[in-house]
Amino acid sequence: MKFLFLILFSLLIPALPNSAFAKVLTFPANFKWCVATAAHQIEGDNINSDWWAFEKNPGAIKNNEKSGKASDHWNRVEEDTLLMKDLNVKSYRFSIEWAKIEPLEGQWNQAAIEHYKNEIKTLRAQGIEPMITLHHFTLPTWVVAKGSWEWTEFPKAFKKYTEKVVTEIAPDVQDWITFNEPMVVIFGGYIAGVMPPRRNDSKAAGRALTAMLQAHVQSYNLIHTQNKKTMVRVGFAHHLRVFEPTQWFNPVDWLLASQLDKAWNWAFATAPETGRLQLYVPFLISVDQDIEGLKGTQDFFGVNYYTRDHIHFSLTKFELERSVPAEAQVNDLKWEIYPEGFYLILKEISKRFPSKDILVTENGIADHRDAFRKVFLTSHLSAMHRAITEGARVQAYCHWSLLDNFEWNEGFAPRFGLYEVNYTNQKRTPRGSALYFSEVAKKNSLEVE
Ligand code: IFM
Repeated sequence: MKFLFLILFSLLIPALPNSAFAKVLTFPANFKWCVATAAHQIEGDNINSDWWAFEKNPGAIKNNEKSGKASDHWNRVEEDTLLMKDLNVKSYRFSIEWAKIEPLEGQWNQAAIEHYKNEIKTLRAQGIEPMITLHHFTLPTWVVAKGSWEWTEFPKAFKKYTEKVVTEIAPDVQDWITFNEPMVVIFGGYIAGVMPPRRNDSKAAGRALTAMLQAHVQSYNLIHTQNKKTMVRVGFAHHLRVFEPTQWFNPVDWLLASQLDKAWNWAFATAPETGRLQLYVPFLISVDQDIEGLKGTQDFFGVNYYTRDHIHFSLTKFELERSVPAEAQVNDLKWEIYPEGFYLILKEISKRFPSKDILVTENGIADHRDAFRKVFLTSHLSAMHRAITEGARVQAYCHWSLLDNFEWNEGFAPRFGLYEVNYTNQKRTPRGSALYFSEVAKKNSLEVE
């Protein structure tokens, strides 16, 4: 009899709907579902910025593309806000463009200021709360003319810009990011030389990182004093990656992977906790500096997570190699899709900063066919859920990105959007994954097999 029952049951299994075995992962109450963008990548016509000038250099951008009108968000704020509403998100992370509100030193563009004020009004009318980034890769050209990050007055100028934003544009916004991906900006601009100001000078990179932290302190204090009414929080959006040795048996690969983890992931991110920037990579960079007022100026830990790197030291070429294993699943930019890394990174943040709230300020995939985005979302959100159940204080998830946009050196080819953008007529079309994400956000939960 027992045997017969077992046979009958196993015959039934294929006939049952998948959902019969689905598990529901529910996120904490008040979890913030969010989408993220950056001004230069979507607004268009950022004519007074360093990237606008930089894009003119032959070879700077793939196929010599230029940001141009980008996704024309400047003229489509209402339309794009309704797209967010359809995604059921309650929060929108976007950046204010310094070059647009202060195109020349001390000359404020009131129309641009009004534009951002209206954007915030439009968002709130749809129940969406802004999360503001003050610097997302771009600087006004007048700042560059003075020496960019190395200009001694840089922190002071950044403070003035912050003051304008916090007093006139967003006096009552709760969550602020001063700098997006500090390590990417400085590594790209001063070591690899593939972003403005296009330098190859690691000493200058150290000075630039220090200036960024000094500017952060000024900005942090100002936001806190001007914005007393709300529970204001200020932090960074750090770009963290998983580094692993390519050859598990090779001690040099292990050493390099762990050095990179220390230098890339944690040196800058830990500085606001200790008040001191300690960054050391043999033969490349060495900074050890106390920064006045820095200690205690990171109210939350913002994290952008995308991928993992396999690290190897090639003795024949005598150089460090970064690779992706042939069998790995990759996105359109050939970045490995590695959800376990998201879990590991969130766990590590919690271990290092146990009392800190975590905001996932970016996570997403370049996938022009939308072939993997749904699976990417399921696996990454499950990884995040697992970290939360094990104690990680994750309070928000911002998907990168709302729309297809200008992907810096890669131009327009990579498609990160939940909405596809047709750059000929600027028509937006939801991808299948947009519907999926909107359901997750609506239910505040995820079904997994
Ligand atoms: O598009 C970028 C964004 O500007 C910063 N974080 C990574 C994204 C994808 O490369």
